[in-house]
Amino acid sequence: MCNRIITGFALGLLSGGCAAGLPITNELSLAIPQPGSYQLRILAPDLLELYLINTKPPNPARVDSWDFVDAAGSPQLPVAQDLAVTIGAQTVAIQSLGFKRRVLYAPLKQRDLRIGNSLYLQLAAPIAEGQTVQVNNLTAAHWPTNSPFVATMDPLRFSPALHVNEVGYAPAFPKKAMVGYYLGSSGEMNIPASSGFKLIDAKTGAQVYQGSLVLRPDVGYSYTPTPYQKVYQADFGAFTNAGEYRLVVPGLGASLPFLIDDGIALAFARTYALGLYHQRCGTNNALPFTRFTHGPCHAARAGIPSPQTSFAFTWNTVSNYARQINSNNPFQTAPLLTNESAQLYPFVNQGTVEVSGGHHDAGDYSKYTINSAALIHYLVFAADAFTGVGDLDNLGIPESGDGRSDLLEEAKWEADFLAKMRERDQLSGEGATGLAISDQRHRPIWPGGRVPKAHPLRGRVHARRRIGLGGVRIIPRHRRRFVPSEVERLV
Ligand SMILES: [Ca+2]
Ligand SMILES: [Zn+2]
Repeated sequence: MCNRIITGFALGLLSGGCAAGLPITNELSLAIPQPGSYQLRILAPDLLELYLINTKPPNPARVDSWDFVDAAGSPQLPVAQDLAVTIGAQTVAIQSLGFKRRVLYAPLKQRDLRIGNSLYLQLAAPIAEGQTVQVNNLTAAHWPTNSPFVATMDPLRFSPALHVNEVGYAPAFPKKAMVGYYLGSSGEMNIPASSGFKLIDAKTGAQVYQGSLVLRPDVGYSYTPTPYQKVYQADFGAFTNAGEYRLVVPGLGASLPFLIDDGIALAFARTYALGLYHQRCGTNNALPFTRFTHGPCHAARAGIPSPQTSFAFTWNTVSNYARQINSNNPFQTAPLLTNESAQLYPFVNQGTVEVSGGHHDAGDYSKYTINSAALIHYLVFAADAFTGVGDLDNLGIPESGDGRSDLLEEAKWEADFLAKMRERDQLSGEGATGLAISDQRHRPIWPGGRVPKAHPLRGRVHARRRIGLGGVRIIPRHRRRFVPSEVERLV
């Protein structure tokens, strides 16, 4: 879309349709500003940030404007005499300049590099409330003389130095915000902390809370200058009234609006649930749960790599892994798994096995039974341990609204897969478990070991002995919270 009004500020080197001269406003937008977009921010009454989006063609080209950093990484800033700052009708001296630039957007598929540039001006005199400040470039070297950077001192202007949790805060939980800003070659911003902070109602502007700012220098860095040494913390955990608010630090301005609301915790829970849904195997990902849709995966059966003579590549790969010494691991006394006959637990199942289900470990679509057991544990543990969590049936997954626990249904999706991975164990009848299923053709199924007796999976998930006849029962520790018929319905 290119339907915004283009104003006069068009840098000579910036080109192309709507790519030049768009003033950035503080209205919330998901759009990333185009090259040429610009804004003047009043960080503090005597500190300005001139912000400009530019771009750079592929190497060896340099940035198309504001080329303020030389090949050695040193700033080459405009001289103060080339810039003119006026507050109202009054000219104000520039005491010092600083510069910072960061990649804002860099898609791989199609080059569209956008760089955020910040030029900082420390002023000799402050801007008063309601006054308008203007920065001109007298030589037109950096922007046209008829298109100054302009801003008005509004006590509730947005401040990029105020970092609140934009997802929001749960009323009964800790609530903290951070105050600090990096000025590039000028170092960290001095925060006017003595007046503390306040919370205001986002709609009425009425003050609802106030508190002190506490210095919270970060630790653990081994280089200089040590970063995050002028960061302050605003703790408003004692304020528990639900509503929409902004954080204000006198002199700096206001944060973006944020919610204090019990629904915030569910926003996190639903995000996690949707993340797990995207990792589900053996089913599709479909609307309306996601727009990242695909059909069922891992539908084909996987081959057991036996006899070894029929799977030379697989066993060569397994053997190479086995011979890699990892000095971070404890010394291993078991024989190296270099061939089929060296297996401590030889394959019992032969031929091909069904391996769909469960959740992928990551974007490579592999699956590992160790992680599989861990996921079941985490989900069932959460249903057991956290009040009300096991009752949630509104996490936005396909099983939501069916009257059963969403967490336990997600756990069962994994447990049914884990049950499929069991070997028929003729000695104990309890079964052994393969270690991994991979999309990599050279290791369709990994020779595996047994679920140890002390494993947390035991006692939590009971796989039926006769694989293929019903899957898994999940039995929460606090059975009282789930009537027996409810548990059975999960089977
Ligand atoms: Ca459900
Ligand atoms: Zn899959």
